[in-house]
Amino acid sequence: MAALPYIVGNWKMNGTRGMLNEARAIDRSAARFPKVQVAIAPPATLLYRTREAVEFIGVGGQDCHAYDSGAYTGDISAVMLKDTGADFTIVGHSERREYHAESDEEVRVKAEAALSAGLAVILCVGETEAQRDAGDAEAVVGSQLEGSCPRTEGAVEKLSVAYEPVWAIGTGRVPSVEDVAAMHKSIRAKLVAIYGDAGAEVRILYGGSVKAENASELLGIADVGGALVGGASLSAESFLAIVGAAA
Ligand code: G2H
Repeated sequence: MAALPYIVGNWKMNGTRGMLNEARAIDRSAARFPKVQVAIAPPATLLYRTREAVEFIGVGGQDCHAYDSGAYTGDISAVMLKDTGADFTIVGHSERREYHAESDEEVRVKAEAALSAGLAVILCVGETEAQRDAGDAEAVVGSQLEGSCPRTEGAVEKLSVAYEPVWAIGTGRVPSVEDVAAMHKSIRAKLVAIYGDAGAEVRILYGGSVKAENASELLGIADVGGALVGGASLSAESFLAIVGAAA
């Protein structure tokens, strides 16, 4: 059976308690779309309250530490995320790779820690504009997958991959339909190379300036199994329009 489209809101470093109203509104309306899997990743400070406030949608973290506990001031472990009631975590977002200099290897270890804590994982990959202009986009993303896909037993069953071209994040620019299709095809081939037949079942999301206006087109592209949505997930109205486009 084909997996449901998966629409995930990544709130990034946005939101205080007032945003729980948006979470509740998303949750109430998401119940009207049983053929779409909906989730949000609020900042860690809101995870527990969000979990308590919603019933139908998934809730997840935006990152986790590689270790379960220890002297790592300011960090949050996968075990802690799980303890808030989180279902999943994002790892390897380009903002982590860029601002925190996270390597593929670190991202892989984080993904493995998350799986071991019982969380599902959304692993982000994507090329910069310079890499695309140089014709290296597929090679870069392939190499990120090789280095950052979790290899622990059963990992593939709880893994989604989000293709997020760095140059499309928060810029309002999106790749052409042909470029998204070609990249998702290439990612699929790499996942099968890494995981064998099970790699054919991993959902591949698109992320980067997804909005109500472009969601139908992006979600209609072959092997686009959902969307990771940043800015447009901060209001229930715009996020639910994207959920509606996936239904
Ligand atoms: C890409 C995306 C969410 P935005 O980072 O992960 O953000 O939709 O704002 O481009």
